[in-house]
Amino acid sequence: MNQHCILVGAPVDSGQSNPGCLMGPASYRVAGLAATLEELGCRVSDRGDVTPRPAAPLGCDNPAVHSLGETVAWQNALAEAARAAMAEGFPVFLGGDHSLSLGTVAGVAAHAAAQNRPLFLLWLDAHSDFHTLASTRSGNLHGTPVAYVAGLGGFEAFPPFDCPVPAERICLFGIRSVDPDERAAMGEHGLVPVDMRELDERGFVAPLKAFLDRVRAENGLLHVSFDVDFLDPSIAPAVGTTVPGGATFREAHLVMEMLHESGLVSSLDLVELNPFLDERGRTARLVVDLTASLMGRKVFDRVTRSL
Ligand code: EXY
Ligand code: MN
Ligand code: MN
Ligand code: MN
Repeated sequence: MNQHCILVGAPVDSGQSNPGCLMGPASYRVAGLAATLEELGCRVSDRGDVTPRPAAPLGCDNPAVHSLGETVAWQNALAEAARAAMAEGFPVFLGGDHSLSLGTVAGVAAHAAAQNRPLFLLWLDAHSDFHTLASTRSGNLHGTPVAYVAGLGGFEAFPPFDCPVPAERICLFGIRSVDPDERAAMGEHGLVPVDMRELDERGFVAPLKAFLDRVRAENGLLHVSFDVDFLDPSIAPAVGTTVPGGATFREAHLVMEMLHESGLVSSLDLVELNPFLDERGRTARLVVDLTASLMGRKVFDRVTRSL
């Protein structure tokens, strides 16, 4: 794998209420992400951390929503940074909470549209992140990025998203926490998640392979948005919205190895790590190891029967 990995730090924690996500980018650097990727033959350029771009004062009718101006400022800056990074290589956005994907996916989608290629999203997450500014009860905007990039209304405070990702190109994978308003909106929008019940019944391979086959058939670009809470809290406790029953160590590596072997992934978010909730950087190191599997590290060279 001789990718040119562009590391882009996004120390965002305005999208949720547990202080600490802003330490995520530094934690991945301390955990040796760049060296790990270089050992795999990747060229690595670390662009440092993005600076948010303050926007005009904005408001919305939902009193629960907080940090809207800050979140819009991050979205503006990250959309531009993401589009630029896509033109250079393989962007790895280091979060920061999932509200950063309001910007990264917008930038990646703009690049895909300019290339006249369809963008697909693989959303590895316990949550559907399908709230709008009107429907969120917590006011934490990390629960909204999928609704925004899918083109739902109710985001007037943000720049219009003019290349929405159709529901059939979005795979919510590992879902096990959906609010009633999200469920209703997903039903109206025709967005059917691959939830943990389906994964328990069918395993991880078949649903993921079916999605990857569609990406390949349409010559699509594939953005993977990896939320640390996709993983089971027993292996990844350093995240603010843990939900029991997540992916095991092996299931998570299997997903990353399949993604590598597909050769389809064109950009990556690593979000929701909150190092303040961890001991000795254990979760950051796991995410670095999983990224290594995505970039081609084999836990062992498989002994395959010669046919
Ligand atoms: N659905 C809940 C809310 O909107 O507050 C929890 C959202 C958690 C979102 C994290 C990023 O995945
Ligand atoms: Mn999320
Ligand atoms: Mn989540
Ligand atoms: Mn969260």
